[in-house]
Amino acid sequence: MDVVIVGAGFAGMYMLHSCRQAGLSAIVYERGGGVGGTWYWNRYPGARCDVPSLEYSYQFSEDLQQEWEWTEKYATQPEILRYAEHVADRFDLKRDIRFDALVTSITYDETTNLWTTTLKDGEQTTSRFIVAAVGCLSSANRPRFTGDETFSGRIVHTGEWPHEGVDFTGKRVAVIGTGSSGIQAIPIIAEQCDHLTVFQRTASFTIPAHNAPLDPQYVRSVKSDYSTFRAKNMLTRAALGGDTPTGTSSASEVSDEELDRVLSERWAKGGLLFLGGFNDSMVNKASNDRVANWVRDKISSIVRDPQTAELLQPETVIGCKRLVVDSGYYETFNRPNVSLVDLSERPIERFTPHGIVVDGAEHPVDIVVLATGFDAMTGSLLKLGITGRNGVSLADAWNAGPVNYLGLTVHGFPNFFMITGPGSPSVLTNVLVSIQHHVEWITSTISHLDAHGHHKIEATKDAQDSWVAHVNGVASMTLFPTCNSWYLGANIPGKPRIFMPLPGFPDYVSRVSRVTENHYDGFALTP
Ligand code: NA7
Repeated sequence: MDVVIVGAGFAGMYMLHSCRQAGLSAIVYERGGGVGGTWYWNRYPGARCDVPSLEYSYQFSEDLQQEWEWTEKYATQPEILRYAEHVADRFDLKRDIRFDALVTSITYDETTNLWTTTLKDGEQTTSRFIVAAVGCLSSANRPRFTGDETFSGRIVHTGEWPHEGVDFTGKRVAVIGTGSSGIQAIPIIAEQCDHLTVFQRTASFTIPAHNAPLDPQYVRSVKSDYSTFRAKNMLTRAALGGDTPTGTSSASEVSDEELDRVLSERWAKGGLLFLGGFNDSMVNKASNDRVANWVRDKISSIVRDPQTAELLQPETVIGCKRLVVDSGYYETFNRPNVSLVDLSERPIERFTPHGIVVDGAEHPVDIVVLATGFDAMTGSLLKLGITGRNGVSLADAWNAGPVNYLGLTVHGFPNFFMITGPGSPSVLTNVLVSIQHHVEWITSTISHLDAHGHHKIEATKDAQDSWVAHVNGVASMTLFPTCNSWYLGANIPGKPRIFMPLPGFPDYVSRVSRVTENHYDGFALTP
Protein backbone atom coordinates (compact mmCIF):
# COMPACT_ATOMS: atom_id res chain seq x y z
CA MET A 1 0.00 0.00 0.00
CA ASP A 2 1.02 3.59 -0.43
CA VAL A 3 -0.83 4.62 2.70
CA VAL A 4 -2.16 2.79 5.75
CA ILE A 5 -4.72 4.90 7.59
CA VAL A 6 -5.76 4.06 11.13
CA GLY A 7 -9.30 5.07 12.08
CA ALA A 8 -12.52 5.46 10.09
CA GLY A 9 -13.90 8.54 11.79
CA PHE A 10 -14.27 11.78 9.89
CA ALA A 11 -10.48 12.12 9.57
CA GLY A 12 -9.83 8.60 8.26
CA MET A 13 -12.76 8.65 5.85
CA TYR A 14 -11.68 11.88 4.20
CA MET A 15 -8.03 10.74 4.19
CA LEU A 16 -9.05 7.65 2.24
CA HIS A 17 -11.09 9.67 -0.24
CA SER A 18 -8.27 12.16 -0.65
CA CYS A 19 -5.68 9.40 -1.24
CA ARG A 20 -7.86 7.85 -3.91
CA GLN A 21 -8.24 11.19 -5.64
CA ALA A 22 -4.47 11.60 -5.66
CA GLY A 23 -4.04 8.15 -7.20
CA LEU A 24 -2.56 6.60 -4.04
CA SER A 25 -3.47 3.12 -2.86
CA ALA A 26 -4.79 3.19 0.69
CA ILE A 27 -6.46 1.02 3.28
CA VAL A 28 -8.14 1.98 6.54
CA TYR A 29 -8.04 -0.13 9.70
CA GLU A 30 -10.82 0.60 12.18
CA ARG A 31 -11.24 -1.07 15.56
CA GLY A 32 -15.01 -0.40 15.61
CA GLY A 33 -17.69 -2.17 13.63
CA GLY A 34 -18.61 0.88 11.56
CA VAL A 35 -17.57 4.35 10.45
CA GLY A 36 -18.02 7.52 12.51
CA GLY A 37 -15.25 7.34 15.13
CA THR A 38 -16.30 9.27 18.21
CA TRP A 39 -19.92 9.23 16.99
CA TYR A 40 -19.78 5.46 16.66
CA TRP A 41 -18.75 5.01 20.31
CA ASN A 42 -20.42 7.85 22.19
CA ARG A 43 -24.06 6.73 22.03
CA TYR A 44 -25.01 7.90 25.53
CA PRO A 45 -28.36 9.66 25.95
CA GLY A 46 -28.13 13.33 25.04
CA ALA A 47 -24.91 12.97 23.00
CA ARG A 48 -24.81 15.91 20.63
CA CYS A 49 -22.18 18.01 18.91
CA ASP A 50 -21.33 21.40 20.44
CA VAL A 51 -20.55 22.88 17.01
CA PRO A 52 -23.56 23.85 14.85
CA SER A 53 -24.39 21.15 12.32
CA LEU A 54 -24.09 23.43 9.28
CA GLU A 55 -20.45 23.92 10.31
CA TYR A 56 -19.66 20.46 11.71
CA SER A 57 -19.70 18.81 8.30
CA TYR A 58 -17.40 18.18 5.37
CA GLN A 59 -16.84 20.91 2.81
CA PHE A 60 -14.75 19.04 0.24
CA SER A 61 -17.77 18.23 -1.93
CA GLU A 62 -20.24 20.94 -2.91
CA ASP A 63 -22.77 18.26 -3.91
CA LEU A 64 -22.50 16.59 -0.52
CA GLN A 65 -22.96 19.78 1.43
CA GLN A 66 -25.91 20.77 -0.73
CA GLU A 67 -27.73 17.44 -0.59
CA TRP A 68 -27.36 16.64 3.13
CA GLU A 69 -30.17 18.07 5.27
CA TRP A 70 -29.43 18.66 8.94
CA THR A 71 -32.56 18.87 11.06
CA GLU A 72 -31.36 20.74 14.14
CA LYS A 73 -29.01 23.59 15.02
CA TYR A 74 -26.87 21.10 16.99
CA ALA A 75 -27.01 17.58 15.57
CA THR A 76 -27.58 14.55 17.77
CA GLN A 77 -25.19 11.59 17.78
CA PRO A 78 -27.58 9.38 15.74
CA GLU A 79 -27.91 12.05 13.07
CA ILE A 80 -24.14 12.59 12.83
CA LEU A 81 -23.61 8.85 12.60
CA ARG A 82 -26.17 8.68 9.77
CA TYR A 83 -24.23 11.45 8.03
CA ALA A 84 -20.96 9.51 8.40
CA GLU A 85 -22.67 6.42 6.96
CA HIS A 86 -24.05 8.48 4.10
CA VAL A 87 -20.60 9.82 3.26
CA ALA A 88 -19.10 6.33 3.39
CA ASP A 89 -21.74 5.01 0.98
CA ARG A 90 -21.78 8.03 -1.31
CA PHE A 91 -18.01 7.86 -1.87
CA ASP A 92 -17.88 4.06 -1.78
CA LEU A 93 -15.39 4.14 1.06
CA LYS A 94 -16.21 0.88 2.83
CA ARG A 95 -14.54 -1.32 0.23
CA ASP A 96 -11.19 -0.06 1.51
CA ILE A 97 -12.02 -0.05 5.22
CA ARG A 98 -11.43 -3.11 7.41
CA PHE A 99 -13.74 -3.00 10.43
CA ASP A 100 -13.13 -4.77 13.76
CA ALA A 101 -9.46 -4.47 12.85
CA LEU A 102 -7.45 -3.57 15.94
CA VAL A 103 -3.94 -2.33 15.18
CA THR A 104 -1.44 -3.71 17.69
CA SER A 105 1.84 -2.40 16.25
CA ILE A 106 3.21 -0.17 13.51
CA THR A 107 6.94 -0.56 12.90
CA TYR A 108 9.35 1.33 10.67
CA ASP A 109 12.10 -0.54 8.82
CA GLU A 110 14.96 1.76 7.95
CA THR A 111 16.49 -0.59 5.38
CA THR A 112 13.36 -0.73 3.22
CA ASN A 113 11.90 2.64 4.31
CA LEU A 114 8.57 0.86 4.79
CA TRP A 115 6.17 0.62 7.69
CA THR A 116 4.59 -2.67 8.78
CA THR A 117 1.18 -2.51 10.41
CA THR A 118 0.13 -5.56 12.40
CA LEU A 119 -3.45 -6.32 13.42
CA LYS A 120 -4.60 -8.26 16.48
CA ASP A 121 -5.41 -11.26 14.28
CA GLY A 122 -1.80 -11.27 12.99
CA GLU A 123 -2.50 -9.84 9.54
CA GLN A 124 0.29 -7.52 8.34
CA THR A 125 0.45 -4.80 5.72
CA THR A 126 3.45 -2.82 4.56
CA SER A 127 3.10 0.73 3.37
CA ARG A 128 5.20 3.73 2.45
CA PHE A 129 3.21 6.07 4.66
CA ILE A 130 1.18 5.85 7.86
CA VAL A 131 -1.61 8.24 8.74
CA ALA A 132 -2.94 8.09 12.30
CA ALA A 133 -6.54 9.29 12.15
CA VAL A 134 -7.39 7.98 15.59
CA GLY A 135 -9.19 11.01 17.02
CA CYS A 136 -8.39 13.22 19.99
CA LEU A 137 -11.03 11.87 22.37
CA SER A 138 -11.21 8.18 21.64
CA SER A 139 -9.37 6.40 24.42
CA ALA A 140 -11.81 6.12 27.32
CA ASN A 141 -10.56 7.00 30.80
CA ARG A 142 -11.97 4.32 33.09
CA PRO A 143 -10.76 5.06 36.61
CA ARG A 144 -10.91 2.14 39.04
CA PHE A 145 -12.48 2.60 42.47
CA THR A 146 -11.86 0.49 45.56
CA GLY A 147 -14.39 -2.32 45.59
CA ASP A 148 -15.82 -1.64 42.13
CA GLU A 149 -15.42 -5.33 41.28
CA THR A 150 -17.91 -6.15 44.07
CA PHE A 151 -20.60 -3.85 42.66
CA SER A 152 -23.64 -5.96 41.74
CA GLY A 153 -25.20 -3.47 39.33
CA ARG A 154 -24.05 -2.32 35.93
CA ILE A 155 -21.16 0.06 35.13
CA VAL A 156 -21.15 1.78 31.73
CA HIS A 157 -18.83 4.42 30.23
CA THR A 158 -20.27 7.21 28.08
CA GLY A 159 -17.47 6.78 25.55
CA GLU A 160 -18.14 3.04 25.13
CA TRP A 161 -21.91 3.10 25.33
CA PRO A 162 -23.77 -0.18 24.74
CA HIS A 163 -25.27 -0.18 21.25
CA GLU A 164 -28.57 -1.58 22.52
CA GLY A 165 -28.92 1.35 24.94
CA VAL A 166 -29.46 1.29 28.70
CA ASP A 167 -32.90 1.18 30.33
CA PHE A 168 -32.92 3.47 33.36
CA THR A 169 -36.62 3.00 34.16
CA GLY A 170 -37.17 2.56 37.91
CA LYS A 171 -33.42 2.52 38.59
CA ARG A 172 -31.20 4.41 40.98
CA VAL A 173 -28.44 5.83 38.81
CA ALA A 174 -25.05 7.39 39.59
CA VAL A 175 -23.29 9.62 37.08
CA ILE A 176 -19.61 10.14 37.91
CA GLY A 177 -18.14 13.09 36.04
CA THR A 178 -19.50 16.47 35.05
CA GLY A 179 -17.66 17.33 31.83
CA SER A 180 -19.48 17.58 28.51
CA SER A 181 -20.60 13.93 28.44
CA GLY A 182 -22.02 13.94 31.98
CA ILE A 183 -23.68 17.31 31.49
CA GLN A 184 -25.36 16.16 28.27
CA ALA A 185 -26.50 12.84 29.73
CA ILE A 186 -27.67 14.02 33.17
CA PRO A 187 -30.91 15.84 32.15
CA ILE A 188 -32.07 12.89 30.02
CA ILE A 189 -31.17 10.19 32.55
CA ALA A 190 -32.91 12.23 35.28
CA GLU A 191 -36.14 12.13 33.29
CA GLN A 192 -35.93 8.36 32.83
CA CYS A 193 -34.70 7.02 36.17
CA ASP A 194 -36.10 6.73 39.65
CA HIS A 195 -33.28 8.65 41.33
CA LEU A 196 -30.10 10.20 39.98
CA THR A 197 -27.04 10.97 42.10
CA VAL A 198 -24.44 13.13 40.37
CA PHE A 199 -20.88 12.75 41.69
CA GLN A 200 -18.97 15.93 40.90
CA ARG A 201 -15.22 16.36 41.41
CA THR A 202 -14.95 19.68 39.56
CA ALA A 203 -17.87 21.83 38.42
CA SER A 204 -17.86 22.84 34.73
CA PHE A 205 -19.09 26.02 33.15
CA THR A 206 -21.90 25.22 30.74
CA ILE A 207 -23.84 27.49 28.43
CA PRO A 208 -27.33 26.67 27.12
CA ALA A 209 -27.49 25.34 23.56
CA HIS A 210 -30.97 26.72 22.85
CA ASN A 211 -31.14 23.92 20.38
CA ALA A 212 -34.01 24.03 17.89
CA PRO A 213 -35.02 22.74 14.49
CA LEU A 214 -33.07 24.52 11.76
CA ASP A 215 -34.88 27.38 10.10
CA PRO A 216 -35.27 26.41 6.41
CA GLN A 217 -34.72 29.99 5.34
CA TYR A 218 -31.40 30.15 7.23
CA VAL A 219 -30.34 26.83 5.68
CA ARG A 220 -31.20 28.14 2.22
CA SER A 221 -29.20 31.30 2.79
CA VAL A 222 -26.12 29.35 3.99
CA LYS A 223 -26.37 26.88 1.13
CA SER A 224 -26.79 29.63 -1.45
CA ASP A 225 -23.15 30.54 -0.80
CA TYR A 226 -21.71 27.79 1.37
CA SER A 227 -18.13 28.50 0.38
CA THR A 228 -18.24 32.08 1.68
CA PHE A 229 -19.84 30.83 4.92
CA ARG A 230 -17.03 28.28 5.32
CA ALA A 231 -14.33 30.79 4.40
CA LYS A 232 -15.55 33.23 7.06
CA ASN A 233 -15.47 30.50 9.70
CA MET A 234 -11.91 29.57 8.80
CA LEU A 235 -10.75 33.10 9.58
CA THR A 236 -11.82 32.84 13.21
CA ARG A 237 -9.57 31.57 16.01
CA ALA A 238 -11.60 28.41 16.50
CA ALA A 239 -12.65 28.00 12.85
CA LEU A 240 -16.29 28.43 13.76
CA GLY A 241 -18.95 31.10 14.12
CA GLY A 242 -17.78 33.49 11.41
CA ASP A 243 -21.21 35.14 11.47
CA THR A 244 -20.84 36.06 15.15
CA PRO A 245 -17.67 38.13 15.38
CA THR A 246 -15.74 38.37 18.64
CA GLY A 247 -16.47 41.53 20.62
CA THR A 248 -14.00 44.35 20.31
CA SER A 249 -13.84 45.50 23.93
CA SER A 250 -12.16 44.18 27.06
CA ALA A 251 -14.46 42.67 29.67
CA SER A 252 -12.44 44.40 32.35
CA GLU A 253 -13.03 47.86 30.91
CA VAL A 254 -16.77 47.98 30.21
CA SER A 255 -19.44 49.14 32.66
CA ASP A 256 -21.54 46.62 34.61
CA GLU A 257 -24.50 47.44 32.36
CA GLU A 258 -22.52 46.83 29.18
CA LEU A 259 -21.10 43.58 30.56
CA ASP A 260 -24.59 42.39 31.39
CA ARG A 261 -25.94 43.46 28.01
CA VAL A 262 -23.26 41.62 26.03
CA LEU A 263 -23.32 38.46 28.12
CA SER A 264 -27.14 38.32 28.27
CA GLU A 265 -27.20 38.53 24.48
CA ARG A 266 -24.58 35.76 24.14
CA TRP A 267 -26.36 33.61 26.76
CA ALA A 268 -29.64 34.01 24.87
CA LYS A 269 -27.93 32.96 21.67
CA GLY A 270 -26.21 30.07 23.47
CA GLY A 271 -23.26 27.85 22.63
CA LEU A 272 -19.49 28.05 22.58
CA LEU A 273 -19.40 31.58 21.19
CA PHE A 274 -20.49 32.87 24.60
CA LEU A 275 -16.84 33.48 25.43
CA GLY A 276 -16.38 35.66 22.36
CA GLY A 277 -18.45 38.51 23.80
CA PHE A 278 -15.21 40.25 24.71
CA ASN A 279 -11.81 40.19 23.09
CA ASP A 280 -9.73 39.21 26.12
CA SER A 281 -11.68 36.62 28.12
CA MET A 282 -8.97 33.97 27.66
CA VAL A 283 -5.94 36.20 28.09
CA ASN A 284 -6.85 38.63 30.88
CA LYS A 285 -7.65 37.20 34.32
CA ALA A 286 -9.57 40.29 35.43
CA SER A 287 -11.77 40.06 32.33
CA ASN A 288 -12.24 36.36 32.77
CA ASP A 289 -13.25 36.87 36.42
CA ARG A 290 -16.01 39.26 35.43
CA VAL A 291 -17.39 36.89 32.80
CA ALA A 292 -17.10 33.90 35.15
CA ASN A 293 -18.84 35.77 37.98
CA TRP A 294 -21.68 36.68 35.65
CA VAL A 295 -22.20 32.98 34.87
CA ARG A 296 -21.88 32.04 38.57
CA ASP A 297 -24.71 34.48 39.33
CA LYS A 298 -26.71 32.96 36.51
CA ILE A 299 -26.29 29.49 38.04
CA SER A 300 -27.57 30.83 41.39
CA SER A 301 -30.58 32.33 39.68
CA ILE A 302 -31.51 28.97 38.10
CA VAL A 303 -30.77 26.43 40.83
CA ARG A 304 -33.21 26.80 43.73
CA ASP A 305 -31.27 25.05 46.52
CA PRO A 306 -28.53 27.53 47.53
CA GLN A 307 -26.10 24.83 48.66
CA THR A 308 -26.44 22.93 45.36
CA ALA A 309 -26.16 26.19 43.42
CA GLU A 310 -22.92 26.98 45.20
CA LEU A 311 -21.45 23.56 44.47
CA LEU A 312 -22.35 23.92 40.79
CA GLN A 313 -20.43 27.19 40.51
CA PRO A 314 -16.98 26.40 39.11
CA GLU A 315 -13.99 27.97 40.81
CA THR A 316 -11.77 27.78 37.72
CA VAL A 317 -11.21 30.30 34.96
CA ILE A 318 -14.15 30.10 32.53
CA GLY A 319 -13.02 28.43 29.30
CA CYS A 320 -9.96 26.88 30.95
CA LYS A 321 -11.68 23.53 30.66
CA ARG A 322 -13.59 23.24 27.43
CA LEU A 323 -16.86 25.11 27.76
CA VAL A 324 -19.85 22.77 27.76
CA VAL A 325 -23.02 23.37 25.76
CA ASP A 326 -26.10 21.93 27.48
CA SER A 327 -29.85 21.54 27.35
CA GLY A 328 -31.45 22.06 30.76
CA TYR A 329 -28.47 21.05 32.90
CA TYR A 330 -28.75 23.47 35.82
CA GLU A 331 -32.56 23.17 35.80
CA THR A 332 -32.18 19.41 36.31
CA PHE A 333 -30.93 20.04 39.86
CA ASN A 334 -34.37 21.49 40.73
CA ARG A 335 -35.93 18.06 40.18
CA PRO A 336 -36.88 16.16 43.34
CA ASN A 337 -35.20 12.96 42.06
CA VAL A 338 -31.72 14.46 41.54
CA SER A 339 -29.01 14.97 44.13
CA LEU A 340 -25.45 16.23 43.92
CA VAL A 341 -22.49 14.77 45.81
CA ASP A 342 -19.38 16.91 46.04
CA LEU A 343 -16.10 15.01 45.58
CA SER A 344 -13.83 18.05 45.57
CA GLU A 345 -12.73 17.59 49.19
CA ARG A 346 -13.53 13.90 49.65
CA PRO A 347 -13.18 11.52 46.70
CA ILE A 348 -15.20 8.35 46.27
CA GLU A 349 -14.16 6.11 49.16
CA ARG A 350 -15.29 2.82 47.70
CA PHE A 351 -17.97 0.92 45.88
CA THR A 352 -20.10 -1.61 47.79
CA PRO A 353 -22.25 -4.29 46.14
CA HIS A 354 -25.18 -1.87 46.14
CA GLY A 355 -23.80 1.64 46.17
CA ILE A 356 -21.04 4.22 46.35
CA VAL A 357 -19.57 5.49 49.62
CA VAL A 358 -18.42 9.10 50.04
CA ASP A 359 -17.46 10.58 53.39
CA GLY A 360 -18.78 7.51 55.19
CA ALA A 361 -22.27 7.73 53.63
CA GLU A 362 -23.47 5.07 51.20
CA HIS A 363 -25.49 6.22 48.19
CA PRO A 364 -27.60 3.31 46.94
CA VAL A 365 -27.18 2.72 43.19
CA ASP A 366 -28.27 0.18 40.55
CA ILE A 367 -26.42 1.60 37.49
CA VAL A 368 -23.18 3.61 37.43
CA VAL A 369 -22.49 5.84 34.43
CA LEU A 370 -18.83 6.74 34.14
CA ALA A 371 -18.71 10.09 32.34
CA THR A 372 -15.03 10.27 33.20
CA GLY A 373 -13.67 11.36 29.85
CA PHE A 374 -10.66 10.31 27.83
CA ASP A 375 -6.92 9.95 27.77
CA ALA A 376 -7.12 12.84 25.33
CA MET A 377 -4.97 13.58 22.29
CA THR A 378 -2.20 11.07 22.95
CA GLY A 379 -4.00 8.02 24.41
CA SER A 380 -5.12 6.48 21.14
CA LEU A 381 -1.86 7.33 19.33
CA LEU A 382 0.21 5.58 21.98
CA LYS A 383 -2.04 2.51 21.91
CA LEU A 384 -1.00 1.90 18.27
CA GLY A 385 2.39 0.55 19.39
CA ILE A 386 4.38 2.72 16.99
CA THR A 387 8.14 2.19 16.63
CA GLY A 388 10.17 4.54 14.48
CA ARG A 389 13.83 4.88 13.47
CA ASN A 390 16.47 3.07 15.58
CA GLY A 391 13.75 1.03 17.28
CA VAL A 392 12.56 4.02 19.34
CA SER A 393 8.91 3.75 20.31
CA LEU A 394 6.55 6.71 20.23
CA ALA A 395 5.92 6.06 23.93
CA ASP A 396 9.65 6.59 24.60
CA ALA A 397 9.90 9.61 22.31
CA TRP A 398 6.95 11.11 24.20
CA ASN A 399 7.83 10.12 27.75
CA ALA A 400 8.15 13.78 28.73
CA GLY A 401 5.24 14.90 26.55
CA PRO A 402 4.07 14.69 22.93
CA VAL A 403 6.87 16.50 21.05
CA ASN A 404 6.02 17.06 17.38
CA TYR A 405 6.43 19.36 14.42
CA LEU A 406 3.30 21.26 13.32
CA GLY A 407 1.15 18.74 15.16
CA LEU A 408 1.48 16.63 12.01
CA THR A 409 4.78 14.78 12.32
CA VAL A 410 7.34 13.55 14.87
CA HIS A 411 11.14 13.55 14.57
CA GLY A 412 12.38 9.96 14.37
CA PHE A 413 9.21 8.77 12.64
CA PRO A 414 9.68 9.31 8.89
CA ASN A 415 6.65 9.21 6.60
CA PHE A 416 4.34 9.09 9.62
CA PHE A 417 1.55 11.67 9.88
CA MET A 418 -1.03 12.53 12.51
CA ILE A 419 -4.37 14.16 11.82
CA THR A 420 -5.25 16.77 14.47
CA GLY A 421 -2.28 15.65 16.55
CA PRO A 422 -1.01 17.37 19.69
CA GLY A 423 0.71 20.61 18.75
CA SER A 424 -2.03 21.55 16.27
CA PRO A 425 -5.23 23.54 16.99
CA SER A 426 -7.34 20.34 16.86
CA VAL A 427 -9.71 20.34 19.85
CA LEU A 428 -9.67 24.14 20.13
CA THR A 429 -11.38 24.34 16.75
CA ASN A 430 -14.31 23.03 14.79
CA VAL A 431 -12.42 19.79 14.35
CA LEU A 432 -13.89 19.02 10.92
CA VAL A 433 -12.14 22.12 9.59
CA SER A 434 -8.85 21.07 11.20
CA ILE A 435 -9.27 17.57 9.77
CA GLN A 436 -9.76 18.94 6.28
CA HIS A 437 -6.65 21.10 6.57
CA HIS A 438 -4.51 18.18 7.73
CA VAL A 439 -5.82 15.66 5.23
CA GLU A 440 -5.22 18.01 2.33
CA TRP A 441 -1.73 18.91 3.57
CA ILE A 442 -0.78 15.24 3.97
CA THR A 443 -2.03 14.25 0.52
CA SER A 444 -0.36 17.17 -1.18
CA THR A 445 2.87 16.48 0.71
CA ILE A 446 2.92 12.85 -0.44
CA SER A 447 2.20 13.97 -4.00
CA HIS A 448 5.02 16.50 -3.73
CA LEU A 449 7.45 13.83 -2.54
CA ASP A 450 6.46 11.51 -5.38
CA ALA A 451 6.63 14.25 -7.98
CA HIS A 452 10.15 15.24 -6.87
CA GLY A 453 11.56 11.77 -6.40
CA HIS A 454 11.80 12.01 -2.61
CA HIS A 455 11.06 8.86 -0.70
CA LYS A 456 11.21 10.14 2.83
CA ILE A 457 10.10 13.14 4.87
CA GLU A 458 11.05 13.63 8.49
CA ALA A 459 10.88 16.60 10.84
CA THR A 460 14.29 17.76 12.03
CA LYS A 461 15.01 17.81 15.75
CA ASP A 462 15.63 21.57 15.65
CA ALA A 463 12.36 22.34 13.92
CA GLN A 464 10.53 20.11 16.36
CA ASP A 465 12.14 21.81 19.38
CA SER A 466 11.21 25.24 18.05
CA TRP A 467 7.66 24.13 17.38
CA VAL A 468 7.22 22.75 20.89
CA ALA A 469 8.58 26.04 22.26
CA HIS A 470 6.17 27.96 20.03
CA VAL A 471 3.13 25.96 21.24
CA ASN A 472 4.16 26.39 24.88
CA GLY A 473 4.77 30.10 24.29
CA VAL A 474 1.33 30.66 22.77
CA ALA A 475 -0.39 28.63 25.49
CA SER A 476 1.42 30.54 28.22
CA MET A 477 0.04 33.83 26.89
CA THR A 478 -3.48 32.50 27.61
CA LEU A 479 -5.33 31.40 30.73
CA PHE A 480 -5.64 27.82 29.40
CA PRO A 481 -2.82 26.30 31.49
CA THR A 482 -4.31 27.58 34.79
CA CYS A 483 -6.46 24.55 35.66
CA ASN A 484 -6.35 20.75 35.62
CA SER A 485 -7.85 20.10 32.19
CA TRP A 486 -7.50 17.24 29.74
CA TYR A 487 -5.87 19.78 27.37
CA LEU A 488 -2.93 19.55 29.80
CA GLY A 489 -3.17 15.82 30.37
CA ALA A 490 -4.01 16.62 34.01
CA ASN A 491 -6.99 14.23 34.12
CA ILE A 492 -4.81 11.13 33.75
CA PRO A 493 -2.61 10.22 36.73
CA GLY A 494 1.07 10.20 35.73
CA LYS A 495 0.56 11.79 32.31
CA PRO A 496 3.13 14.52 31.52
CA ARG A 497 1.60 17.97 32.00
CA ILE A 498 1.96 19.80 28.72
CA PHE A 499 -0.61 22.02 27.05
CA MET A 500 -1.27 19.92 23.94
CA PRO A 501 -3.47 21.86 21.50
CA LEU A 502 -2.28 25.10 19.87
CA PRO A 503 -4.66 28.07 20.27
CA GLY A 504 -5.38 30.01 17.06
CA PHE A 505 -6.38 28.35 13.79
CA PRO A 506 -5.63 31.10 11.21
CA ASP A 507 -2.09 31.74 12.46
CA TYR A 508 -1.44 27.99 12.46
CA VAL A 509 -2.65 27.68 8.86
CA SER A 510 -0.35 30.50 7.74
CA ARG A 511 2.62 28.91 9.50
CA VAL A 512 2.00 25.55 7.82
CA SER A 513 1.64 27.31 4.46
CA ARG A 514 4.92 29.16 4.98
CA VAL A 515 6.71 25.91 5.84
CA THR A 516 5.34 24.28 2.71
CA GLU A 517 6.08 27.19 0.39
CA ASN A 518 9.55 27.41 1.87
CA HIS A 519 10.43 23.97 0.48
CA TYR A 520 9.19 22.11 3.55
CA ASP A 521 11.28 24.14 5.92
CA GLY A 522 12.09 22.13 9.05
CA PHE A 523 11.79 18.79 7.28
CA ALA A 524 14.53 16.60 5.87
CA LEU A 525 13.44 15.31 2.45
CA THR A 526 15.48 12.37 1.24
CA PRO A 527 15.83 11.77 -2.49
P1 NA7 B 1 -14.15 15.37 30.59
O1 NA7 B 1 -14.46 16.73 30.14
O2 NA7 B 1 -12.73 14.98 30.79
O3 NA7 B 1 -14.95 15.15 31.95
C1 NA7 B 1 -14.71 14.03 32.76
C2 NA7 B 1 -15.34 14.26 34.10
O4 NA7 B 1 -15.10 13.11 34.91
C3 NA7 B 1 -14.75 15.45 34.85
O5 NA7 B 1 -15.77 16.08 35.56
C4 NA7 B 1 -13.76 14.77 35.78
O6 NA7 B 1 -13.45 15.51 36.93
C5 NA7 B 1 -14.51 13.53 36.13
N1 NA7 B 1 -13.64 12.46 36.64
C6 NA7 B 1 -12.63 11.84 35.97
N2 NA7 B 1 -12.06 10.91 36.77
C7 NA7 B 1 -12.74 10.96 37.94
C8 NA7 B 1 -12.62 10.25 39.16
N3 NA7 B 1 -11.67 9.32 39.33
N4 NA7 B 1 -13.49 10.54 40.16
C9 NA7 B 1 -14.42 11.48 39.98
N5 NA7 B 1 -14.59 12.19 38.86
C10 NA7 B 1 -13.75 11.94 37.85
O7 NA7 B 1 -14.76 14.26 29.61
P2 NA7 B 1 -16.12 14.31 28.79
O8 NA7 B 1 -16.33 12.96 28.21
O9 NA7 B 1 -17.22 14.88 29.60
O10 NA7 B 1 -15.85 15.35 27.66
C11 NA7 B 1 -14.67 15.28 26.86
C12 NA7 B 1 -14.83 16.13 25.65
O11 NA7 B 1 -15.66 15.43 24.73
C13 NA7 B 1 -15.51 17.44 25.84
O12 NA7 B 1 -14.68 18.46 26.26
C14 NA7 B 1 -16.08 17.72 24.48
O13 NA7 B 1 -15.09 18.24 23.65
C15 NA7 B 1 -16.42 16.35 23.98
P3 NA7 B 1 -12.22 16.58 36.89
O14 NA7 B 1 -12.71 17.71 36.07
O15 NA7 B 1 -11.05 15.87 36.23
O16 NA7 B 1 -11.96 16.91 38.31
